[in-house]
Amino acid sequence: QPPDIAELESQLNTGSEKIQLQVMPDILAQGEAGYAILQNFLLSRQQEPSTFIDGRCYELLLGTEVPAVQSFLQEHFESGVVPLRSEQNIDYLPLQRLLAKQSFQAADDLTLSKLCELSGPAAIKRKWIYFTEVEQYPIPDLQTINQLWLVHSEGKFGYSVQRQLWLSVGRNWDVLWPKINWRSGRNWTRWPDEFTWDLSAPRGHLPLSNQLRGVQVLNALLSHPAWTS
Ligand code: UYC
Repeated sequence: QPPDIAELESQLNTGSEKIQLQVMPDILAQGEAGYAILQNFLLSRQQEPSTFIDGRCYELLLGTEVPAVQSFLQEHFESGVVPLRSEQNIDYLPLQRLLAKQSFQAADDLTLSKLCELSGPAAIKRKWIYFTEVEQYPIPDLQTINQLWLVHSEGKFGYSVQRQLWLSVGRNWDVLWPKINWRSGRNWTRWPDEFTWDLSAPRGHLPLSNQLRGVQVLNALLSHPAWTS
């Protein structure tokens, strides 16, 4: 028999992340009473750094299209659950919007545009970036982009995830590529159709960094002080 709503709420508040992910949709399915529980849960965690639990909860509420829930989000989480910090006055709200509705392919394109914005006018025009530019990116900006990916992917996507995997294989690119499905055997995965634009992808699959000009850009991204400071 199905657990009652109080039981679900207690699992949400005390369960492991795995349990929390599991019970959130069940709570949502309870209607009004469920929305209230999820809203209070999000509010109660507002002082803590956000995780993918907050991200998932926010996404579920966003998906309801219930006016009262939308006004709640508008009032308390106008720009989502990740603080959109930028040292360069870059607007990360459009990226937040795409990731919150799991539009991963559009978010991936936009991520590259944001990196070009960070690089400056010449990169915006050329539509790709140099590794020397990446080294100059402000820490808060890269952390914001990364947090958005992490929090809206159940912790699966983001440069910090790619970095962990890369370190775990002794920084060997050739071992990394098949692990994140960027290459299989002798073949590069073809952009965009052969990439996986949802959470069925392996950890670290997104965001993409084109390898047409070599590994320097990705190397600079994964070596950036943003991940160790
Ligand atoms: N592409 O194959 N890629 C493009 C990837 C390669 C190529 C964009 C990733 C190999 C060309 C993104 C992989 C290769 C274009 C990615 C991958 C290749 C293109 C759009 C697996 C041929 C059009 C953003 C490593 C053997 C370029 C951008 C143009 C685009 C990503 C070809 C995000 C992760 C070596 C010809 N590929 N790319 O950078 O200027 O243009 O039209 O990595």
